[in-house]
Amino acid sequence: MSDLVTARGSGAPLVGIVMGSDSDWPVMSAAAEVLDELAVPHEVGVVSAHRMPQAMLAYGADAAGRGLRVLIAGAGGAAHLPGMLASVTSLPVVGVPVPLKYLDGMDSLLSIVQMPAGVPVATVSVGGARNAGLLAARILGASDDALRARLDDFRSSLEASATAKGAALRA
Ligand code: RP5
Repeated sequence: MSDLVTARGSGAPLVGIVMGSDSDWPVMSAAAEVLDELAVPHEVGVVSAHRMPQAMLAYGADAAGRGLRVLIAGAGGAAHLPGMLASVTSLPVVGVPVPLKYLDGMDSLLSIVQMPAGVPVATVSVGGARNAGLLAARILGASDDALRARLDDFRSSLEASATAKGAALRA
């Protein structure tokens, strides 16, 4: 276990959720919550690209060897964390643009989404940490039938909820 992160759930963490600052947690916690719901063990921590660059690079380089299978990285403003992690690991990296006080998160989005050829980051919407967690679960579910079944149940619950809301509107 890296001393930068805390493990959540039972079993060895499969997903690393990291962010540039503890101020990102109100947004990034949604990724951890949905992984809790899906019983996917994960770890969370602050790994700043600019304030602790050596530790950040070591975290990314060591991630696969420590058993992680997907990284979720969130940052705001000059949001270089997801891209820099993707540059030192071959694990899939999901980037979450965290909206800050200015520019409505466009700075975060553009910092993360426009990666150079050869270094992919799967960027979700501004503030889309819950979808980042779901995307990480889908990546793992491609080779885990039990997890994919839980994701099927989750999609069914979305359909039931939307259908019920539509029925309530018509009543
Ligand atoms: C980024 O700077 C962080 O990801 C955060 O979104 C932003 C502001 O950080 P703090 O000044 O609140 O620590 O690197």
